[in-house]
Amino acid sequence: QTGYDLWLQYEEISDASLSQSYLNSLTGIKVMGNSPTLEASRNEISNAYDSFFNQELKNANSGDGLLILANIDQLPANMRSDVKSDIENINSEGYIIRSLEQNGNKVTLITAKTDIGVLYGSFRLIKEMQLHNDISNLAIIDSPKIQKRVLNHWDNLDRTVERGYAGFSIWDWHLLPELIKPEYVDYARANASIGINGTVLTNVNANSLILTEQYIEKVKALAEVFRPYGIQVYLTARFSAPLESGDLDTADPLNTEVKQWWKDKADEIYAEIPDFGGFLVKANSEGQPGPNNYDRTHVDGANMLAEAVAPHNGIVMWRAFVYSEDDPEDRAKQAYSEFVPFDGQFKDNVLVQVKNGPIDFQPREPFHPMFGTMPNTPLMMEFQITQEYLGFASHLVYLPKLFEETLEEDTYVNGENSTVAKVIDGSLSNNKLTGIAGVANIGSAKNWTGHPFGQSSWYGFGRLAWDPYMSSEEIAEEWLKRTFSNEEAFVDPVTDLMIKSREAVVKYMTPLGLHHIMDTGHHYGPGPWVSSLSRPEWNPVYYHKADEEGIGFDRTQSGSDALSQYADPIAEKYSSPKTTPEKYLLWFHHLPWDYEMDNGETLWHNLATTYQEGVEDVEEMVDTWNNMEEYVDKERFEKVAMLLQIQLKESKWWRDACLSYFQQFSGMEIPESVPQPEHDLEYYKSLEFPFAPGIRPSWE
Ligand code: BDP
Repeated sequence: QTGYDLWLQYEEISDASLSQSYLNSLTGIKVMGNSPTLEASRNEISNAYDSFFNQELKNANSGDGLLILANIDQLPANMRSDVKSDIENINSEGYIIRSLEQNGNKVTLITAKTDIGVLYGSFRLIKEMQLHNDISNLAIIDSPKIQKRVLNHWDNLDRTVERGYAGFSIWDWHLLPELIKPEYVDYARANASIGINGTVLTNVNANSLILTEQYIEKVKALAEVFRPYGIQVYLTARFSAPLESGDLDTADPLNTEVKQWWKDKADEIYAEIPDFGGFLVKANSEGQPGPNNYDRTHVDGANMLAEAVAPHNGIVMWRAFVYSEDDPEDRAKQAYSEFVPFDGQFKDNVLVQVKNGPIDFQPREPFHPMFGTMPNTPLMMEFQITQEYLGFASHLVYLPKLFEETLEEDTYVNGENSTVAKVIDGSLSNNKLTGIAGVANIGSAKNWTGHPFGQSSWYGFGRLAWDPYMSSEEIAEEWLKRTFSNEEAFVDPVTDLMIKSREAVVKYMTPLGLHHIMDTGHHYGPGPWVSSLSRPEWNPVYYHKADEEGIGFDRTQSGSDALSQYADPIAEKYSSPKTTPEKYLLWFHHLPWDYEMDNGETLWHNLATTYQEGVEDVEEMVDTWNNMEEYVDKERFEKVAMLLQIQLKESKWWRDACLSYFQQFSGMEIPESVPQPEHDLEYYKSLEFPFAPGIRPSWE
């Protein structure tokens, strides 16, 4: 059992009465209409059926237990009237699953406004069986709440993956378009099964070669594989492509020839790929060219590209992850300062893509202050599924817990209950276009993600993209049942392990609001001492600001005043350390080492004990997993067990390295309940990782 089948492993249903009840409900299948998507739906159900019951689901026209798959247009009038009111309640990708009476027979109907909706409904029916739910009396209606549910692959054309820890890129550019690997189909199935409907194939640190004829042909081949599964392809557009193509000597977005170049390029792509999604752009950030190179604004750049793809219904996802040219007082303020003044100026087919927090995919960040403050611009969420700052693919960290925390945060911009989820699904400001992106954690590893539990973060991203109000706990349970086992004695403790894993990593890496103290470049392991990088805001010391006086980043009025970018109830509440949630304490405040915490202990004491708690949490994760051997196949069980040992060792390394470093400033004793570091600070500083996995950006 390699894990290749992800959550789509259709295990034989061994409970005889359950299996019999399913067999009674499903005696034959009738697919009305004809399309590759409906064919994919039939195949998926048939394959699942084969594996669940060891028998074939036959084609049939009528009878008790008939399963009907049909686009609403194909339904006979009587059935259509049975689901009339449901139809009004779904959107173009939603679906209806209903148990109905037809000519005295009980039938199950999966229907939708589009064939893709039928496919989503088919995966849903399969899921119900994987979860061992009753299917004899179904009345399910469901629709995605966000329109563009997209994976971002940071994959380079040479097949390296920036910040990828699961092997090489799955896109075999060299052998495309001729070689279509089975993985491409399975990738599409997996994504469709959780409702992901778009994929950006290439790295945000872009290579303009992807826009040449030779590569467009390869992209087209992938688009054809994905189309039946409702997945649109997108590409990253390198802003200087008109220059690099050799066609022009400028990429100025207001230049007529440049505009025409992009229009022609869009026409060329759409001629090959009529449902091409559009472009994702990283501009004027970390060496990527952009409109600022020509004294133009982000609006000029985004709108120019938006005009090029608009005639084809394409969109532009313009990233807000930018660096200002000046020496920044506070990195956390930059995106807001640059973008908020542009609110309302972007074309209708532009989404501004914003990372969940204002720094960079840390184990914990408060939500990005842009959320809610650009009501006239659709903002797209960007989460990172790959664990760049969270222990790569060696640590078990269930990220949907982190995603959920951000989505649930209240921005207060329109009063209470103006959550980030409402910004993203467009309901807060009535945005027409909505989107969410996840930086993919997959590669050519046999199990796609390296760590077997990395799959759960991909899965959970898809589920939250479909419904940003779902609970991460429910998602964890679903994933465990579909991926490993339905046994309660397995699902309950391991759900708990997954939920706790996120807080554990925060505690052993960056407790109490610390952030960006990972080692240079590769971002693996502790590096709070790093201070030599050319831009100040790349250095950990810039973020923790530890000295004899204390520790933390003052973002209140007496400091960078980043806090004023948040709506009042937050700005006000967090302006005092006493009313700032402890999880964000050192994010917003610089405090003395003997600052008194809520529990009466000093800041130093709690910092040390929280690091220790992180280690103890991992110890608990190890114990929980070791009790699960009987429920998991040997290969996956042992892999997780070994990886957890690495995580345990490294959580201690984090604790010891950080406490040794910070102690030289605090001058205080490590509390008794926390073991003394095994080595001295020089030892931790001297550790090097010349072959740490994960390609770093080319600009580094
Ligand atoms: C940082 C990564 C870098 C990315 C950049 C981005 O270290 O590799 O290129 O984000 O999002 O987190 O553009």
